[in-house]
Amino acid sequence: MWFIHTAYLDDVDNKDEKISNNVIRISNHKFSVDNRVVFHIDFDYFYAQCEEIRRPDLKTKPVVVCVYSDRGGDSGAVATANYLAREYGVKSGMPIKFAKKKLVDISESVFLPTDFEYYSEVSENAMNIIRNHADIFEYVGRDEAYLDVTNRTSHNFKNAAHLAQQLKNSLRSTIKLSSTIGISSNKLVSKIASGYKKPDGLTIIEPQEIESFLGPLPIRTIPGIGKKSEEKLSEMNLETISQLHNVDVFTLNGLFGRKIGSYIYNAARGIDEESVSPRHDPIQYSRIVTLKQDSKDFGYLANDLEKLCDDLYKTIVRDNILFRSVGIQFVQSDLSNRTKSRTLRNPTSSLDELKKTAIQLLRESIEDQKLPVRRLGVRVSDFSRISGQIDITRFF
Ligand code: DGT
Ligand code: CA
Ligand code: CA
Repeated sequence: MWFIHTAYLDDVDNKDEKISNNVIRISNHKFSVDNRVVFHIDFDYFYAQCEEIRRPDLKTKPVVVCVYSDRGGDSGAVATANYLAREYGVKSGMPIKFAKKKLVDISESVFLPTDFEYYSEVSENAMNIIRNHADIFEYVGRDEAYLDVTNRTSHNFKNAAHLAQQLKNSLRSTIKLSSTIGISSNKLVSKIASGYKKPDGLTIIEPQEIESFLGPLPIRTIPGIGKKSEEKLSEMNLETISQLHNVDVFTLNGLFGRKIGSYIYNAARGIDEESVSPRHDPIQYSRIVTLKQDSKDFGYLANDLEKLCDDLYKTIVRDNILFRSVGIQFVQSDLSNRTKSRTLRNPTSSLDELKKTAIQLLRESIEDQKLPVRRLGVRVSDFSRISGQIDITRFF
């Protein structure tokens, strides 16, 4: 980022001779000439879509997923809504009461509480597919990821479009999940591109198209520009990204501070050198299932728990990690959670030890288990990599 900033300061000053080899690559161009191929993928109306996946009858109805506060009644906010509900003006963050008013005449509309465990399960399944389509996979959140696909597409945007379509199809056929992908040569433009056409979108912006793509978009489209920044710029009669080009970096630094000012300056030109950096989701190292029937029978639960351990172990082997902590989780019949975990004496990658510890935790938990268990989970944590240490904060 600093190099780009310097390059443009130099550009502004017309002191090209000062520019080192590092920055010439971009200083000769007004727009980014990055030759990577980067995807940003975002799942459509995610929580509401998850609800549709398990109840396909909801697809033809407005669906609103709500975070109810503990004050009871309809107090709380809308987490998200399907596109049918959005047509009536329902939006994320809106009080539930407002959403109910908007849908007051639509008797088939459905209001549901969030079920994060289940959304995580859908997310994990989807991320497992996505990861297999990337050279470098960066987890952003439950419904979002960046993929660097430069090598596997041979830097070619036609190949990239094909790969993205394959990925979308694969998510749809295996998980019934619809998603939107933005493709460009960097994370910033790909993120903007994925927000451009939704749901079920695929927007490809080749490097030479970045200027014409970004130009007419409202300044607010730049990630990180919120209401306040937008207002400041609007007072200067700046509404679109192309209008923002008339403002020099010094003015932007003065308005927003140096860090944000130069970020905005570069972002308006579609410049972002940040690499897609491998980051895995914390849920990657856990498995959870909904049991065929609620139970607190040790034998019944142990059978499922062993299967979960076998499945989780595949990820442990694939990622070549050692774990030092094992935990199990019950979602009880009243949907409350119970967890129990144990730290091992030494880091291990042994399936036997994983199973032995998980089963032991199950045995201890079952002794005083009052409610039947509805969902059962296992997870490992406290990681190190087999060759050298890794930063465990990346995981939890
Ligand atoms: P879209 O526009 O098709 O991507 O729709 P969503 O719902 O996937 O929107 P996104 O990607 O901004 O957010 C992903 C999930 O995050 C969404 O399904 C619910 C949750 N979320 C988003 N905004 C809010 C909010 O304001 N409050 C709460 N509680 N949750 C939110
Ligand atoms: Ca989304
Ligand atoms: Ca998102």
